[in-house]
Amino acid sequence: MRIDIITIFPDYFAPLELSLIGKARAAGILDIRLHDLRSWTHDRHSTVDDTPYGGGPGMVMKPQPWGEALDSVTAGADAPPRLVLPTPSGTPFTQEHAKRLSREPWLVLACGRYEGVDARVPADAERRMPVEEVSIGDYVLAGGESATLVIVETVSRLLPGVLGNAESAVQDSFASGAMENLLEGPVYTKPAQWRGQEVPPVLLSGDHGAVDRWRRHEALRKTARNRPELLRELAARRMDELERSDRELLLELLEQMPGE
Ligand code: 6GU
Repeated sequence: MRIDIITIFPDYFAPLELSLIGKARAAGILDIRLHDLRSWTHDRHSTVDDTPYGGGPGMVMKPQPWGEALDSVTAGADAPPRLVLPTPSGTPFTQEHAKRLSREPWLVLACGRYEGVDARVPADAERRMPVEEVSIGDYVLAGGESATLVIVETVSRLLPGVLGNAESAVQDSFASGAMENLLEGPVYTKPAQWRGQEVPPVLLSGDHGAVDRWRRHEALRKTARNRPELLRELAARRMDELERSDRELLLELLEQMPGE
């Protein structure tokens, strides 16, 4: 997969040389290209922003450098990339969203700063390529750079050959079907005793059925604590897909949950 990132802070992306993503790049699985938006400015001060029409606080990114940057990065290609615009007003970025993006051959991520990018930039780009605005959560960042890091990491680890353990991405959850959308329960490694705490004995039992059941139950408990709405969703839609012991625990957890 090729990923072009257009930003006024190319140095922000130094972490993409490390770890999983750095190795994927070295292996030729990922072709990440960084571009400084200011290289498409033509004034002495490399100006990328201006005051907003209609008044108001802050600055807006000028359309001209963005238009030229996108023309230049996409020039001469047989098929256009998908343009991703990180913005707090975008559609929510989810794991499903990441899976869809991971099947694309070429993404361009355009990092906005200040109060955003002139709205004609995505409207113009849409004439030539698919464009999507995405938000990584309900909070406001100072710019799209950190959101872009999140999106690139989430998408990259889904690419074939990027994860050390090829199973980890598909098997992010040990569970399948209705249980897939639960949080992961606790995990343990050696030693079996540490600072007076023991690893739950079932994990040392060698009984794979018992281990799987225990993990599903712990996932249900963790989800009840941290994401109760996910548990209510499971109960409302997919109760019939659960095993009896899972169903019984789910009903017990729902009764203990503060209702609305
Ligand atoms: Cl993608 N950008 C900014 N600036 N803030 C955000 C965001 C993106 N997603 C959530 N908050």
